[in-house]
Order: sequence, then structure tokens, then C-alpha cells
Amino acid sequence: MAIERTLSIIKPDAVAKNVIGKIYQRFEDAGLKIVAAKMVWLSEKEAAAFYAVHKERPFFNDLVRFMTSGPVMVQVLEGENAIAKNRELMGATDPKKAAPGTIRADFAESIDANAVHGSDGPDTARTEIAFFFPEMAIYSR
Ligand code: IDP
Repeated sequence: MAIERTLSIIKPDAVAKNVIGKIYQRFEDAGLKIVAAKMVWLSEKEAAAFYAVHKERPFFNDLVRFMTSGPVMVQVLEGENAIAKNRELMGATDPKKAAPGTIRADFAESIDANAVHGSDGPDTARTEIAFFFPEMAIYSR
């Protein structure tokens, strides 16, 4: 299986809940390595640019407001099948529909405040990683 990289964000709700470490543990237990990481407080402009694909959606303004409501933890995860593996660990977008034991089932409150973001495919992963990290800031192991 191919070694992939994916972009993960621990959203403001989960950072405020003090569960960064618990979520990191799940990545590591699943065999994903954290090869780049930083805490950032996104500006409105940055959040809108990151979620530009959703700009026509009715929830776009709420999403930008939420993503700028506090600091987020951004990381690049690397490992076999990292993109799908991370999506599996995250669970469904709506925590009420997320499988038991997933990050969203355990730590998220609602479809807006849903604890984590993860790239949904190889192209998105490349673009999203480049949005936050230059190649030289990624320490592949
Ligand atoms: P994903 O994060 O599971 O990939 P997307 O459909 O890409 O889900 O949506 C991006 C983010 O937009 C979601 O994580 C969630 O925070 C927010 N979002 C998606 N759908 C809704 C909705 O119906 N109401 C409010 N927020 C939503």
C-alpha cells in the first residue's frame, strides 16, 4: 500500500476541550506519524480561502466563524493509506452519525463543531498541506 500524507486539523472546539493529546494518540495508535505540526489562529480570510470549495454552501459563513473562533492545531499525517485511515478515525461529518469509537463520536458536539478536519482525497491533501506547510517544514520519517 502506498505511503500517503494527509492534512489534519484539530478544530477550535477540540482544542478548547483540551483533547489534542488524546486525538494525537489515536493517530499514532493507527500507525500515522505526525511529520509537521503547528498551532494557528486562522484569520477570516485564511479560513475562507481554506474552505473556498464550500463558499456557495449555506453553512459557509458559520463554518468560517467557527474556524476562526479560537486556535486550531494543524498537522500533516504520514503513513500507509493515510488519507482514508484518517477519515476512518474521524468518523462521519455529523457526530450523531459517526461510528462509535471515532474521534467525532467521542469528542464532537454538532455538525458545525465537529472536532477535526481531514483531507478527502490525494489532490485535496496536496493542496491543503501546501496551504499550511512548505515542503521543508515536513519531516518525513
Ligand atoms: P468533512 O469535514 O467531514 O469532510 P465536509 O462536507 O467537507 O465534511 O464539510 C466541511 C465542514 O463544514 C464540516 O466538517 C462541518 O464543520 C461543516 N459542515 C458541513 N455540513 C454542514 C452542515 O450541514 N451544517 C453546518 N456545518 C456543516
